[in-house]
Amino acid sequence: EDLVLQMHDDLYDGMKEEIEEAVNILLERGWQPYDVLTKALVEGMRIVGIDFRDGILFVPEVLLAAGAMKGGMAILKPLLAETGAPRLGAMVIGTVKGDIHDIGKNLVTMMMEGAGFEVKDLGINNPVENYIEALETGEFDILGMSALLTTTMPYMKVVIDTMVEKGMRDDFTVLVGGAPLNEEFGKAIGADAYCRDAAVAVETAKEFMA
Ligand code: B1M
Repeated sequence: EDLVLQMHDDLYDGMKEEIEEAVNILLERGWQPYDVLTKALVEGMRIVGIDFRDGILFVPEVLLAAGAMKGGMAILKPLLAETGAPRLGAMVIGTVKGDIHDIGKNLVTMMMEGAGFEVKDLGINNPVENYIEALETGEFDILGMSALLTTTMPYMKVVIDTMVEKGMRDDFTVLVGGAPLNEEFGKAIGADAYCRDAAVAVETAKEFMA
């Protein structure tokens, strides 16, 4: 679809209004919200990521792209959350200390809510105390952590080790995700599972809650 290719360009150029308009057009054309999300927005951000890595795009430009993406996500959010699914469990999620990437985490939050999970989002740059404090309320079954940098992903182990020290590790399912992670890393730090994307996070959370 030409419009989707146009959206990849508009996202690259940080054109928030154009992205919002195009999201609405695709929805009017009968596209499923999840397809708009993955094929137009996530794919567009993947392309941005390549040129960011290669030094063609810089932080200010990528920030604009992220803003455009968030504009599109805001339109999709109520649609993805609107399933009326029964409550399956509760998760607290946050991006770890030193890391301010939040688009992937926000997407996981949206999809989990859509699937019937209650989610508390702690935001970005979370020290271990934030996670522990939330878990100690006793309101949650699942801890989700996100990291997008190779320099911040080891902090997930700090959180899990602290849970072990406090004797609370086994009370929760710990799910981790983020572009630089993999299954092996998830195992090595003592998480219950690594989730490649938001859809996998939902499936995995459902399995653990069953
Ligand atoms: Co940054 N950045 N960034 N960045 N950025 C990456 C991650 C990078 C890979 C780019 C690159 O070089 N190709 C690179 C990391 C390299 C590395 O560590 N090896 C990088 C860098 C270097 C940096 C800075 C250091 C740049 C600088 O300042 N010189 C800096 C660090 C800031 C910090 O955090 N302290 C920085 C800053 C930024 C911006 C602020 C400009 C912006 C973030 C804006 C925001 O989030 N509000 C940004 C962006 C946008 C990116 C890229 C381009 C896109 C990330 C994204 O949103 N992807 C990224 C390139 C890339 O990832 N290839 C990059 C879309 C999103 C839907 O995918 O986040 O992977 P993702 O989430 C997925 C899955 O991973 C999974 O599900 C999600 C949905 O399917 N998932 C989970 C994620 N979290 C989960 C948690 C779960 C489960 C699944 O819990 C249960």
